[in-house]
Parts: sequence; C-alpha cells; structure tokens
Amino acid sequence: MAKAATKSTSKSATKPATKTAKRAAKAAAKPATKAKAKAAAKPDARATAKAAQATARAAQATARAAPKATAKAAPKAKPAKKPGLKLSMLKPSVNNMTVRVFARAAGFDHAETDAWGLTRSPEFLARNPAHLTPMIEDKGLPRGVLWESCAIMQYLANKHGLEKFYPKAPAKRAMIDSAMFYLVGTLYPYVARATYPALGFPQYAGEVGHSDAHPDRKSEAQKAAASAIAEPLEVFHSFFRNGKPFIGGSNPSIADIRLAATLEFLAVIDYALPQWAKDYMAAMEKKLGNAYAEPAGDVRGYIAYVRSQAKA
Ligand SMILES: N[C@@H](CCC(=O)N[C@@H](CS)C(=O)NCC(=O)O)C(=O)O
Repeated sequence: MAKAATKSTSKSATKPATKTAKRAAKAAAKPATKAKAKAAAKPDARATAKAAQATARAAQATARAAPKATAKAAPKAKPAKKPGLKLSMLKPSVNNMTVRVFARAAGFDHAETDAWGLTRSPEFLARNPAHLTPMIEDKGLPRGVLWESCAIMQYLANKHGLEKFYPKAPAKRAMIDSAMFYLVGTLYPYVARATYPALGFPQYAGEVGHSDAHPDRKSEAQKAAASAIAEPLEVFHSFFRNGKPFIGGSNPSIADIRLAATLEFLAVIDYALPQWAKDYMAAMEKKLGNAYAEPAGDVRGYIAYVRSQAKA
C-alpha cells in the first residue's frame, strides 16, 4: 500500500495536474465495489494534490526564469528538483556525511532516515545484510538498495547525468575513481584506526583496537595509524590535485566530497593537518555552502560531544 502510493506519487508528479486529475477520476470511477473505489481513489487523490503542488512550483520557477518576450507563453511543467530519494544514514559518520553532502549539492529531493540503532534489526538486515549505512533505496536497483558511499555517488551521478561531479570522459573519470578507491582502501583504514577509539566507534575484528590486547598496545597501534596518515594524504595533494583547487579541477568532484568528509574525523585526535588540507577543506565548504556545512555540522557536533565527555 505504501509502496503503491509512493509509486503513483512520483510518477504523476512529473505530469501536468489536469491529466493526472482526469486519470484519477477515471480510475476512481472504474472499480466495481465501494471498498475498491476507496482504495483506488486514496493514493491517486494524494498523487493529484502532490502533482498540482509540483506543477505550481515548476510553473513559478519557469515564470521566474522566462525571458520577457516569452513571459506570456504557457509555462512548461517540470519538477523543480530531482526525484525523491530515500537515504538511511547515521549523523556522526563521515561515510554518511559524504552522501548527505553529495545529495544536497546535487539538488536531490531526498528523505533521510536516521538508522541509529537499527542497522542490525531483522528488517534492515533483510534488505542490507552488510548492515551498513549510507544506504539508498531506489526501485531501479536490482536488489532495491545500494550501500557504499562511493558506489552510491557514482550510481546517482550516472543515473542523473551529473557530469559536474563525475566526469564522463574515461581518463578524467578514472582519476576520480582512483582517488576514491585509494581513499577507501588505503587512507580510510588509517583514519579509522587512529580516530575510532576516540570516537567511541567499534573497530573491525582482527584489529589491535578490537582485541583484548593491553591498552598500551592499543595506544601504540592507534599512534602508528595516525602517523601513517601523512603519506597517503600528501598523495591527494601532490598527485590527484596537482596544483588544481580540487581533484575534480575547478569544481569539487565526488572524490573531493569523499576526501573532505573523511578529514573531518581527524579533529577528534587534534591531528595536525597540513596547511593545504585546511585550505582545501575551507574551499570545499565555501564552494558547496550549506550542502557541506549542514551534514558537517552533525559530525562536528558529535566530535564536540565525545570530546566534552572525555574531559568530564
Ligand atoms: N565503506 C563504507 C563504510 C560504511 C560504514 O562503515 N558504515 C558504518 C557507519 S560509519 C555503519 O553503517 N555501521 C553500522 C553497522 O555496522 O551496523 C562506505 O563508504 O559507505
């Protein structure tokens, strides 16, 4: 039932309200029984109202954008934003911050569900046996859901032709992919080992930090990881940015969003970022504005909270 309503809403929202209204009336008139008629009318009525709102919004936008000479021409109904998207996320996480920043910067009309404490529930596991967030739900996906922050950004950028964030040209795209794989495979594990103990996040099985080892050994492992960060971090500067403001050139790419979000965690250990990295993060925030600042605020708020707890 909920599924049918969502389907009907998103489809009809892209069509003019008059057509949708006609269809709704036709559909409501068809069913033989009263109960059926009620059930059929409900989602369509909601869909019609939403479609009417979307059309009005689109009409306003078109009217605003129209040059004077064509101002009298009938406004073309277009959805103001990209179609709705469901995102399950955890606010303190930079993996999640990545997709939250991207979704805002790309103008998705997405709904965020806080999955705190729910990722290992039977309902979540049935959809996502890896119990990982960020996770999006999209009916075009073979299994209905997708996790892994970079894969989510790649998918959405591909699906909606967002070349500004993820260039189509194979060589340019390869650099973005390389930067993201290098981050997730090499830099991030160091960042996790160095920061997760301070963040109060569990580490992965097999890690010293996860074991029964003596606290001194755990502290050594944490320090070793923190000192290992500098080398791969420098690679993003010297190789991937190569004198440009961002890995993506003059505009942030999905690899830049992934990198800047990752670096946010380092504040929890007072990591001494090189000046270029501080400038780079400031430039990301300046360029993306609230799209960056709002999800970053959740991560920063969590860091401030754990730090205040540590002091108390
Ligand atoms: N490589 C993944 C990492 C995702 C991840 O580790 N997610 C954590 C939060 S930071 C999570 O959802 N953990 C919940 C759980 O394992 O139950 C990505 O980039 O999306």
